[in-house]
Amino acid sequence: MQILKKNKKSSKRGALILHQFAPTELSVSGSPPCLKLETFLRMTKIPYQNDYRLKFSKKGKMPWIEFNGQEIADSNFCIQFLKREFKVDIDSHLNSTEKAISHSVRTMLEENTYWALVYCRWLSAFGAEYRRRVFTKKFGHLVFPLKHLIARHITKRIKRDLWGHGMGRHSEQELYGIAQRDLLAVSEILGQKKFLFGDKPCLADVALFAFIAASAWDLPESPFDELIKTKAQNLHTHAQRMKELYYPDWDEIISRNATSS
Ligand SMILES: N[C@@H](CCC(=O)N[C@@H](CS)C(=O)NCC(=O)O)C(=O)O
Repeated sequence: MQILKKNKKSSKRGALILHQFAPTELSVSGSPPCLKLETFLRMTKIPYQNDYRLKFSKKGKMPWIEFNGQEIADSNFCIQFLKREFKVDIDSHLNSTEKAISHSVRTMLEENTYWALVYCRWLSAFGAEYRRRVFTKKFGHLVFPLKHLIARHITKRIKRDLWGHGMGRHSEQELYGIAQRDLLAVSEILGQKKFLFGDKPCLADVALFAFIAASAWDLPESPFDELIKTKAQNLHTHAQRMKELYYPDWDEIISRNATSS
């Protein structure tokens, strides 16, 4: 898999470009939708190139893809597009009830639990070390008042987004309680199975893996990490299984990133 270097034109015909955030020091991505989309591409063996140049989609978010001159924003719209374009379906082994549960699990993780992760990473004490790493890496070269202003701007926007969603109106304890109940529900569905619906992973497995890697693995000592070490150990085992299957180069990607800035 090739990574685009700065200033290279990215939309060569036939090449699929995945625009996403660069890996962190602990995870191939700190963003669940980005890691989900990259994992989907790997599962379906669709060739792609990563573009880490921080170009946001027309919707102002990551990830998004470029393919043959088309730009598709939002991981789920990207997946719908790829399913049609490449005739791939990682949910074809599910019956209609399983498909409905899979849809509900994924949506819960992405539209609800996700906001507790955003809070934890950007606003809580657990995220302090993460923020220090990110700010040093991205803005460390800037003069003091400028990097301080950027950090303040990001924090303000995240507070605004959390408030708008509604999750930001809860206390920290309530917020982590919500996330814990969501993850324990998924842990219950998974049980002792290899994947959520048996021996073969589906899109909800990909979303679950992406969430655990971007939360618990990327935020050591956080409530997410605590949960997968105690009441929901099967979520960690599940994520490890996904990582072994689809990321034999996991450590290499992370160390390449650590040395490339
Ligand atoms: N529903 C979107 C969610 C994408 C999303 O929330 N991306 C976040 C990173 S995890 C982002 O780009 N945030 C930047 C911002 O809001 O400015 C998807 O699945 O792609």
